This record gives sequence, structure tokens and C-alpha cells, in this order.
Amino acid sequence: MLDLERIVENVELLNQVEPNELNEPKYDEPSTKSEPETDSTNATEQAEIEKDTNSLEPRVDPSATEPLETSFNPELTILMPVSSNTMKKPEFSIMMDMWKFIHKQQQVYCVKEVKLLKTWSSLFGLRPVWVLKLKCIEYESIDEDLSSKSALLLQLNPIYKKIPVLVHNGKPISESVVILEYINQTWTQNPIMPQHSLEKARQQFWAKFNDEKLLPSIWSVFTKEGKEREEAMEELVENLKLAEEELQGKRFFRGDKIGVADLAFGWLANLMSVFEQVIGFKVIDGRFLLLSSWIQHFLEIPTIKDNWPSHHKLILKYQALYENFHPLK
Ligand SMILES: N[C@@H](CCC(=O)N[C@@H](CS)C(=O)NCC(=O)O)C(=O)O
Repeated sequence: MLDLERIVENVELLNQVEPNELNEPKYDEPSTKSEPETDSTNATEQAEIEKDTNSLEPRVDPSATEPLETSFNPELTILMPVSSNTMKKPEFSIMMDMWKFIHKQQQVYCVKEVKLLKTWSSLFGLRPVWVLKLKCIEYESIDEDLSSKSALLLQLNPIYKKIPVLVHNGKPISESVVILEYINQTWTQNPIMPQHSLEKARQQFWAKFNDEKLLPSIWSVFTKEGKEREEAMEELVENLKLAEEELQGKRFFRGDKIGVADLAFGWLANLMSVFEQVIGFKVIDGRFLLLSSWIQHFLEIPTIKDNWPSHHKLILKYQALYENFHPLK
């Protein structure tokens, strides 16, 4: 039976039940197995959707006292009851079915409508790649040539004219950290944000610190010379010390799982060694034991490991860039 039919049947059943009978389950328990669909989705897509849908039960917390907002599309937000105790069983079952039905429809729609504009080497472009893969979202990858930006990029990101740009159902979203948060809210499986607002804010803070302080300092070391480079190096080391302190007692910036801050710092796990090799000195050494083990743990995550651009290609790219900034005199 289609989910929609089951919802309708449950609503009809509910109408027939006397109020004092509501605690008695007078309806079929919703089956955990879905019956074959009649839409045009193929078997593989359907299996993936089933997997997502089944692993995505509404977040029901029996200890909570307030409704929890379950939002997976900005255009469609539904409220789930937080506790089966606060709702009678038939009502709860209907809500569960509705939630699953809507989510399934969205998965069918969403997985076909995601595009990502990026370049092969951009550390900003890698962030959405990682999170899309972590969440098993299919997407079309469009590689841009930034020396000759496409009309599509200029149209989708007219303000910054930069990659990455995520396009979901035809709507563009720019700025890598904004994209990460959008993906996280749209597809709720494998969350990359903690639930608690304070911890969430902390993740956002460190992602911003990475983009506004750490990255500019390594870039100055890469591009500057002489005294300016020495000053940039001091700043870089200070920034790395702050990141090292933040990792005290934690495997990742988020805790025992990776989060937005870890993805923002992700470049450090691979690109730092590229910079070190090209510039010719070591930055991540015995002073940064926690960062070193963060790098190891981060690199061990299969989705991260499997989606790095080629190290050799990165060396060639940054070697050429370095020569541009520091031509032989
Ligand atoms: N703050 C942006 C930075 C993105 C960015 O700098 N992208 C670079 C590629 S790594 C770009 O598109 N550059 C083109 C340009 O500056 O014209 C983000 O987080 O998405």
C-alpha cells in the first residue's frame, strides 16, 4: 500500500474511534517494510530512498516536553510530536506515516536536483563535496575554470562570483559554510551540527576563525617575503596554538564526531603538507601534537580520504603559484 493511502486509511480509522478507545490500537501497526512504489524511480534509487527514510525516524525524545521542529526543506517544515506519550497511538502513527511520506517525496525530488559548482582543487569546494558524500546525497558536479568564469557561475553567484555554489531545485546557495549548514538542515541524516545551540555556535565560531584568521595567515606566509613573511609566520603559529587549545580533550573540533568546524579546518589535513613542501619548511611539528592527531583522525574517515584531489597535482599547482608570487631574480 502506498504511504499516502495508509495515511488516509489511518485518518478514516481515527474518525471511527471513540475518544475513550484511543489508547487501544484499533489499527494495523505501520509496517516497517514499504510496498513497491508506482512512481518512476528505479530500484537502486528506491533502495537508497528506503534506506534514508528508514534511518530517518522522526526525532522522538520521550524525555522532551516541547514539540521538536523537524525541518528538511526550507519550504516545508513540519512539527513532530516529541513523545508518543503526549499523543494517542493512532494519531502518533498517522504523524509518523505523514512524516515518512513527505520525507520520501522530498528525497525522490531532492536527489535529482542537486548541483555543485566547484573546482578540482578548491579547499572551499571540498567542504560541500565531503558533506554531500557523508550524507549520501547524489549531485551533479560542475567544474569551473576560474580563469574564464562561466555565465552560469556569474548568474548563480553574481555578488561574489566565487565557487562553491550549491544549486538545489534551481535555487543557488553560496559561501561554503552557509552551504554546509543548508545541506545539514535539508538532509538530516548524519548530522554535522550538534543539537545544542551553544555547541552549534562554537562550531560556527571556529569555522569563522579558520576562514578569517587561520587561512589568511597561511596565505600571507605563502605569498609574502622577508620581514612580512616572518610576521605572517608568527601570526600563523599563534593561530595554530589557539586551534591546538580548542582541541584539548577532544578527538575532533566538534567532539567525538566531525562537525562544521572540522570540515572548515579540513584543508589543514592535506593542503598544509603541500604548502610545507612547496615553501620548504615545517609548520605542524612537535608544538602541535593535538592538531597532528586531529589530522590523522580526520584523514582516516573514508569519505574524507576518498575525496582528496591528487596530492601530486596539488603540489604542481601550488609550485606554479609560488613561482608566480616569487619569481626567480
Ligand atoms: N568565503 C568563500 C570563499 C570561496 C572562494 O574563495 N573561492 C575561490 C576558489 S578557492 C574562488 O571562487 N575564487 C574566484 C575569485 O576570487 O574570483 C566560501 O567559503 O565559499
